[in-house]
Amino acid sequence: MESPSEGADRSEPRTVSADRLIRWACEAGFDAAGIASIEESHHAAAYRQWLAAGRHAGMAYLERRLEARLDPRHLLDGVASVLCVALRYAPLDGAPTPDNDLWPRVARYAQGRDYHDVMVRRLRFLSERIVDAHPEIATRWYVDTGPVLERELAARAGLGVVGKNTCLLHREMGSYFLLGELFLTTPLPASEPLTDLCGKCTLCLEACPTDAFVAPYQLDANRCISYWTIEERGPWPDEARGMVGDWVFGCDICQEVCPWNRRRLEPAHHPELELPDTRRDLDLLDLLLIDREGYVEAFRGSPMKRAKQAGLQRNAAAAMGNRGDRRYVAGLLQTLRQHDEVMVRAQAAWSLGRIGGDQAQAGLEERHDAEETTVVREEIAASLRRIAATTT
Ligand code: B12
Ligand code: SF4
Repeated sequence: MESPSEGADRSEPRTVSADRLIRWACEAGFDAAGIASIEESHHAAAYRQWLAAGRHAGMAYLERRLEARLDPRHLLDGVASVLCVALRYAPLDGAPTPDNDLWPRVARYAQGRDYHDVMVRRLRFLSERIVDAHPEIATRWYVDTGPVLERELAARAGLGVVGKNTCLLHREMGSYFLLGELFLTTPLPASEPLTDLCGKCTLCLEACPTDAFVAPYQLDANRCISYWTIEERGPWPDEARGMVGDWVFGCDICQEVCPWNRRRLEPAHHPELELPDTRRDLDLLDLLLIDREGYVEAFRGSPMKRAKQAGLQRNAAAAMGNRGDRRYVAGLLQTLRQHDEVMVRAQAAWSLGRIGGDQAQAGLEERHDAEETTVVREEIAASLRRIAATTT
């Protein structure tokens, strides 16, 4: 809190110091903060080319409000600087790392509470503190969803450097941290940007199981597991189904191999981001068969809700098919018989064809005539052909 001398004279606006705001950000619960200058994106041409090449896949929102995205001066009248903040999410202190082979594979950032809620609450608190002390300053916060190039701004604020896997990377925090911003109508001296951490290393580019990097610093979302499992709500094309492996929500592979994440990192101290009791025992089969009530209970406040119940069940079904484990056949057949959503039934049929075996074959044959939807029937027929081809 402010010292009495800082709060004594309210008649004159006190000078705003960057160091003080950065300290306040840390007191509000962020792990790091820095100031970015307000200027046009240094990578506007690269961003436009990325869109023109269709690398954003189905994320049409990335084409909207382009002016503001590429130039933050459009975001708030009189904006003069940005207080960028980082919240670490791993390695989580004390959180169980489920190693049982039936567990749904979920990206680290999405294990606990939705970081948007956690960060917005802290940004609101921080904003109130700033405006209380400096009523002449107007603020606006963003976390993830605004038309903001968050990594570029945060890089300018010295919170990290953009790595070849496109993630922002920091010497002490690795890349397991999330970003938010508080736009301010007061000019502040920008923090010192960091220098390159990748050097000649290309481990992330090589480790990506789907070859999603067209070049260093350039990701094609059409090939990214994170895109398919989080962003795409509809049925997947065949190509994507095999691509996602057994990830149910997000993907951490290009971060896991990064030498800056493989060192012993200080644990992050944000219990909200740890796996809650409501999902501690939920295995892949439970997720596939979860009913509405169970879903609402288990995923309250979780960022995984972004994929919606049917999306998560589609993802669980695909993960089972890609694991090729016959313990999943009964659950997939139940889904094929009972699920309301065509997309989920179709995915279950595909996965049964991948797993194969007598039980899967008999179940698919039984459903072929009973299934009312052409799309699912075709999927069943394709899976039966696949099983026949692999058993002869
Ligand atoms: C769309 C999106 C995605 C898409 C596309 C990702 C991508 N690489 O573009 C998908 C769904 C695939 C995705 C996945 C993930 N995402 Co995401 N995503 C976003 C979102 C909403 C927009 C990003 C965007 O504009 N992409 C377009 C590309 C072209 O822009 P960019 O990657 O930001 O790169 C720009 C700058 O970095 C700049 N640049 C800066 N320096 C340099 C240097 C060089 C040499 C070059 C060439 C370029 C360059 O060039 C680009 C154009 O300006 C941001 C939030 C936000 N509003 O920014 C979160 C965000 C980037 N995602 C985040 C996270 C955590 C993830 C995942 C780790 C989640 C997961 N575990 O599954 C993965 C990581 C995958 C990966 N390797 O990027 C965090 C990243 C935190 C961090 N430490 O970097 C963000 C910032 C969300 C947040 N608020 O914390 N994401
Ligand atoms: S998140 Fe996974 S699929 Fe996407 S680029 Fe990284 S390693 Fe590849």
